[in-house]
Amino acid sequence: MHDIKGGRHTLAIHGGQVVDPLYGAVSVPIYQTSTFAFLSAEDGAGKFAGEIEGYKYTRLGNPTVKALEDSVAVLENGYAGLATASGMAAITAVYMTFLSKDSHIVSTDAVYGPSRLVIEKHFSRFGVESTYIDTSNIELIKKSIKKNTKVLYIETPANPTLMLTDIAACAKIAKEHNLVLVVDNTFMGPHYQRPIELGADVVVHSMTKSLNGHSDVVAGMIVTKNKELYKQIQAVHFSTGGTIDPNQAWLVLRGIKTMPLRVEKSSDNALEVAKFLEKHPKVKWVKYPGLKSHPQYDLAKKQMTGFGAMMCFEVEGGVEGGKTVMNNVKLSTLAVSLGGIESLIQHPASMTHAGMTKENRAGAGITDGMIRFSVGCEDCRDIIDDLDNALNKIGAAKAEGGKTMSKAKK
Ligand code: LCS
Repeated sequence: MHDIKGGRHTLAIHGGQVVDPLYGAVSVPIYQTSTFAFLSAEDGAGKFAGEIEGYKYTRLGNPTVKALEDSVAVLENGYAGLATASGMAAITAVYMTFLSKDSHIVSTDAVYGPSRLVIEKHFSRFGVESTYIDTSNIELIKKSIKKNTKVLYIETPANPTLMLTDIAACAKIAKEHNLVLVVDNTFMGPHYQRPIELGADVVVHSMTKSLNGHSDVVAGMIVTKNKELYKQIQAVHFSTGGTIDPNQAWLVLRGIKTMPLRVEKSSDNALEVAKFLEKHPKVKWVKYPGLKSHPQYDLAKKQMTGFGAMMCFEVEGGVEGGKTVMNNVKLSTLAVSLGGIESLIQHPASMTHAGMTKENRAGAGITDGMIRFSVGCEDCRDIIDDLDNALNKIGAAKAEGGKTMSKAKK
């Protein structure tokens, strides 16, 4: 299935691409159909019995979706992929496959808010137990494993703290304790980090982010290291129905062809931006895996081949200082999501991670004044000038705000 060979750019352009057998279309056609005609009653029965290869119904498979699944499986160096309607649909299908009543999951505390919320609020209703910890601490992971632990779920780098977890060390622990190691690879993406090569069992993605890269699609992906895990998750995915639409799948497939170019450009920009922020007088600290000041810089170099587009930083003046920056950037867009071609800025405590309790946020290192920045592919100088201008408004903003108020009163 994945006999394509070559470098990372070649794989992104050619992986999963099949020549259209009908007209030779170079771009994979969008098979916008919910159902597929059978040649005969026997053909239909054979396809449902799995004796004849072929498509039956789009929830159970579609050629455009398959091309996307093959493309990401190639990039992740996995066995096969399952595309989903969103990243959360992918994560939920994986949880549902491996967790059941009285089973237990150990997970990174600073995961994307809803990845934790769905366990603590919903899976808990069905008797699933969970422990959320700082998974950068390998000893803590070992201590948190119980007799009924089935899944070790990590997000690295974590959203939004940029804390890293050692994937290879987790793979070793998972093997020893017979756990399924699931890695959310959304932040880094397969261009710079391939968890299956480091021993992970399952990789999940929000393809809404850098894989698609244009902030115009919500989508998810699951890639497994082997057939057995694939079949287990596929059974849950097909019956719960978090299927991706063929049109949406095609858009992501198109986005992936330029993913390495975008990721390299935004990462180059991000390193410059992070260095600039680190020296700015209005910035207290910056967390970016490519900075030597990142506490896990050595691990970043070990398990990633680049440092990505994501960073977080704390400005002077706490929440108010953060608001000033977000309200004064002109080039960067104040919006959640990440990994787009454009720079996006947001405030995790009041936006993406607002669903978590204040205690859980504090425990996970998500401070009230933290700003998360997804660096885009604009000219780096423009991104930096924009941030500089907004940061310099901290402190000066009160006077400006006052002016606006008095104007409004008049
Ligand atoms: N995993 C990670 C690491 C994410 O950042 C997100 C979404 C998801 C999973 C879920 O993917 P979705 O269902 O949205 O496709 N992260 C978002 C964020 O940080 N801002 O807005 C969405």
